[in-house]
Amino acid sequence: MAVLQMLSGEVAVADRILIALGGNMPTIQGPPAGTLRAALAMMPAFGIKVVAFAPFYRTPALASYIQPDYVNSVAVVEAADPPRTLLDKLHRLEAHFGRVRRERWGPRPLDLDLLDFRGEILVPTWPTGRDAGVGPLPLALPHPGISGRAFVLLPLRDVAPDWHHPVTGRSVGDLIAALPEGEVRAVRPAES
Ligand code: A4P
Ligand code: MG
Repeated sequence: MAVLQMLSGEVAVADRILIALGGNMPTIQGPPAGTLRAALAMMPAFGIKVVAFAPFYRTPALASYIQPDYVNSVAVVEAADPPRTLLDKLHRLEAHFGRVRRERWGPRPLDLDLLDFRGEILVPTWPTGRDAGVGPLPLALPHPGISGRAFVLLPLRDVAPDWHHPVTGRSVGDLIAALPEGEVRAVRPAES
C-alpha cells in the first residue's frame, strides 16, 4: 500500500472531516497534481488544518463524454467552521484555482467535495442525483457519490482505513470490494 502522508497527529474518528480533491485541467500550478498540492498548501490560510492526505491517484474520468484523466486524493482535515461555511471556503479555494461552474461533471482544474463531516447526516430537500442539473445545490452529507466511486474510496481507505459510511454503516473495505474489479484496477498511483 502507498505511504500515507501524515502531517500531524491522529484525529479521533468522531472528529474526522474528509475532503475529496480532484482535477483534470491544468492551472498556473501546472498539471492537476501541482494544483492539488497547491490547494492543500493553501488550506491553512482558510482555517483548514490538513492532518493527512492520501497519495495521488490517476483515475479515468467518470463523465458523459471523453475527458482527460483526473488526479484524485482525499484529505483528513480539522476546521472550526460548521459544514456549510467549510463548503463555502472550499468553493472559494476552487475559484482561486480557476474553477468556473459551467456544467455538471465537466472538466475542472479543481473540485473539492466535503465527503464526511464528523459523521453528520444531512439529506437535502431536493435531488442531488444525476437529474439535479446545474446550479447551487443544498449541502448533502455524507457526499452522495462516495459509495460507488473507486476514485474516492481508494484514497479514502489510505487516510481512514477504519472509516464506515455514516448512513449505511458499511466499511470502506466492503464498499471497495463491492465495486467492479476493472474500476478498482483503473485507479492507479499518479507518477508525481
Ligand atoms: N453539494 C452538496 N453537497 C455537497 C458536498 N457534500 N460536497 C453541492 C460538495 N458539494 C456539495 O457540485 C454541485 C453542487 O453540489 C454544488 O452546488 C455544491 O454546493 P459542484 O462541485 O459544483 O459540481 P460537480 O462537481 O460537477 O457536481 P457533483 O455532483 O458535486 O459531482 P461530483 O460528485 O463532485 O463529481 N471522475 C474522476 N475520475 N474523478 C473525479 O474527481 N469528479 C466528478 C464530479 C465527475 N467525474 C470524476 C470526478
Ligand atoms: Mg463537486
